[in-house]
Amino acid sequence: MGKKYLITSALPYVNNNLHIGHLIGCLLPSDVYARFCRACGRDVLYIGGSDEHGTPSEIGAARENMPVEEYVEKYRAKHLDVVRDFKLSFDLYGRTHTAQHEKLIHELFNRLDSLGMIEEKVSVQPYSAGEKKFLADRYVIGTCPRCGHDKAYGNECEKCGASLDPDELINPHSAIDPSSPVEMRETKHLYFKLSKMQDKLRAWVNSRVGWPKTAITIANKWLDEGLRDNPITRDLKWGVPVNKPGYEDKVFYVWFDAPWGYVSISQIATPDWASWWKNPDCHYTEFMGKDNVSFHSVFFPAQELAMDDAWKTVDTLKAFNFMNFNGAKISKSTGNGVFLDAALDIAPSDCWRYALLASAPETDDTDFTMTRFAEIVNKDLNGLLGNFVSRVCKLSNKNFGDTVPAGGAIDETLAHRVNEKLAELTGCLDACEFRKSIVALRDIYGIANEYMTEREPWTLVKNGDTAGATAVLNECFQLIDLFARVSAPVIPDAAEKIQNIFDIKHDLSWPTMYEHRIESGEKFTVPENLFTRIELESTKE
Ligand code: B3M
Ligand code: ZN
Repeated sequence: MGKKYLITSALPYVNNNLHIGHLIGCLLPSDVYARFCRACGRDVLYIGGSDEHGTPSEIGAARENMPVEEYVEKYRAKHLDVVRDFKLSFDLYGRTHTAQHEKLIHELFNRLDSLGMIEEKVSVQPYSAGEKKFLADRYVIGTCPRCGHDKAYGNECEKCGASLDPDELINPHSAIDPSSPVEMRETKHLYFKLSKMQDKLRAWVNSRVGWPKTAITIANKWLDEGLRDNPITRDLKWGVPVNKPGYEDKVFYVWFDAPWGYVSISQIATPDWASWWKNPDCHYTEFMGKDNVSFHSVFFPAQELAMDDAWKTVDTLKAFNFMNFNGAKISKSTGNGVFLDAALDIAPSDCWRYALLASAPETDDTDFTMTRFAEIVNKDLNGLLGNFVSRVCKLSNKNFGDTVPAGGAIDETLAHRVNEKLAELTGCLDACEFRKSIVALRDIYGIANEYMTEREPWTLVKNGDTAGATAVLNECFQLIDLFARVSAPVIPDAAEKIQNIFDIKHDLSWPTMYEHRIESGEKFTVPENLFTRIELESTKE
């Protein structure tokens, strides 16, 4: 059995429309990496899905006045459209509200409990008698004991800045149902004994290689501060019910169940799931935004390690910083950003994929603008890639008909230059260095353009040097074939169009070397333009 590759993309909450920040923060880079691995012939399991539990869904549903289940369906459907429209090649884009998921969480909880890793603690928390439920501190409103402000929260007074406990408020009541008084009641919760995992987790973190600086810093910060036991149950209705007597009206904390969604979704995706999840010879890469790092570098692996059941832990944790838009945070409430249900009205998905990867917030938060978008698409995709393909096909077709003209041996100087860049591109994709990958890819397009500009096949034609002209054009067709292969992980639609130029379907396997695969005499069709220029004016909306 060869090496396996497990790839997961953080599971977005289904409480909003996805925007370009979500796309670049995990969905897209994980897809590019998965496509690259598959093209290399690797045995890949690529998993994503919806994180359906937690307060984000509950609060969102209340805001839209809908039952949670219905609300979750509504947004999940929108997310599935994004997966389809942006060509995200998940083996399964699953979800966490499934029977399989609940079964898994119950088994895992029992396992941790049987190992003595779970502890019950009693605490006093605000309880709303009218709503018959415990409230998070933020959901309690009352009069500030310091300044008399009558809209202070259970955790702080925004007027005088005092940090408060909910039992200090005068006349406390529920923020959701102001008519309901709030009292302090005893409640119990289950804690995962994370503190016990301090040494094991430290050793594990130290054994990881190739994590971005952001990720290592976050993991070490938690370890340096000392791991503390953390509560894994909540007084909520929506979530995975807690399978322990006395906890009938509680659910597991969403961050206890969500990461295990990667496993439950894998279980639904393939009966062979354990050959990734329980296999030491499997390389596991996780993709996420930096705000998810602590959960993936501390809480989730700590649970996995605690069970001692040979669960696969993450090898490469690829975390992204944030992408801003026009210098400000992307946000639905301010309307700043590009939302994915509208993005395709501006340009096809390949353009977004390429331009976003070229701007990936890998080392710092980055800013994206429509000007930048148009520049990248027009220069690289329309200019270097699209024009090359179209010029070669048209010139050849006009002078030598609809078959690939006769060529000769590979141009060694050209091959040398291309191979250098190809090695760079391969290395970058393998290391999940996306910005650098795009630079290398663009350089390959650039080398091909330079080759054609230097050789001037149109002049050779004009001067009657047929053998010279066909040799150059033949080489250009070989480059077009190479373009399809090296572009496929990033811009799959364009790659397929390029592949379809030739009557014979050449596979899009990842090349180790630049090679001549196209035979002289192979029929080809001059394609429609692969890309259209983006005029800034038309993107203003
Ligand atoms: N749902 C947070 C987010 O959507 C969370 C990720 C879960 S990954 C297991 O950003
Ligand atoms: Zn106050």
